[in-house]
Amino acid sequence: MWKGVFMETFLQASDFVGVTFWLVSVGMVAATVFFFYEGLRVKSEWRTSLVIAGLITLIAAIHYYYMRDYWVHTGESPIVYRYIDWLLTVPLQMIEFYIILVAAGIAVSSNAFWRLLVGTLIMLIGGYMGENQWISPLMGLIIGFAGWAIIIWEIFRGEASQASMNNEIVKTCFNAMRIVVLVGWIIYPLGYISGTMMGAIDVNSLNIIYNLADFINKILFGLFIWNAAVKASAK
Ligand SMILES: *C/C=C(C)/C=C/C=C(C)/C=C/C1=C(C)CCCC1(C)C
Repeated sequence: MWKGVFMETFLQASDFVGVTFWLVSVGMVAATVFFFYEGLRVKSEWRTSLVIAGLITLIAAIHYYYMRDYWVHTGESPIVYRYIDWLLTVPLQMIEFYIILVAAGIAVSSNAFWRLLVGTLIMLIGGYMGENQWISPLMGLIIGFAGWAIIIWEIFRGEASQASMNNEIVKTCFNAMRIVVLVGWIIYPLGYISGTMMGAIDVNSLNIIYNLADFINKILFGLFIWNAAVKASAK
């Protein structure tokens, strides 16, 4: 009996998916400390962007602890936790596009930021409703894609994108960040299509894929900002 309780309560070495939840939470904590600490040595204009990069990984770390627990106890996908995490961290990532322009002293209206926020909400709400079958999963996918398209338009063609051309360091950073949004993010709708819509992959694979995606899309994204902040501060 005690063995049974133990098995259900603690992460087992044989639980590969559970271990990936664990590793990502540790990676997120380490990244948070790194971003906060590095924020102290860059020029003050760039500090906010590193603090936000650290908040993104901190929020993710906390959710990953919860998600690991949920997974260990139920063996099911922690959908609600994932979406709450995305709902908090993706808008913060959108703010970063705006904040790095401000750090470099480039004027851009806050409308650019609001469009990014609206795109994010449409994308995630559509996906969540489809994931829970409140609307058809296909409809959820279409709404989600529409939101993502608004974001992509803004960062590739919109006001913020044009403004980023004014500064070499910001331009490079902005470009790297939008590649993450265009390429790195593809993994999420692919997971949605193959998992929620087609049932073509099992919950194990789906969670490993999402975990790897978060690791790349949150930590690498922050490292690009860190790189720009350090370069701009060396001048
Ligand atoms: C740190 C977390 C990130 C960067 C999460 C990003 C999530 C997405 C890009 C989700 C996209 C989706 C669609 C484009 C279609 C509908 C289904 C979603 C919500 C999975």
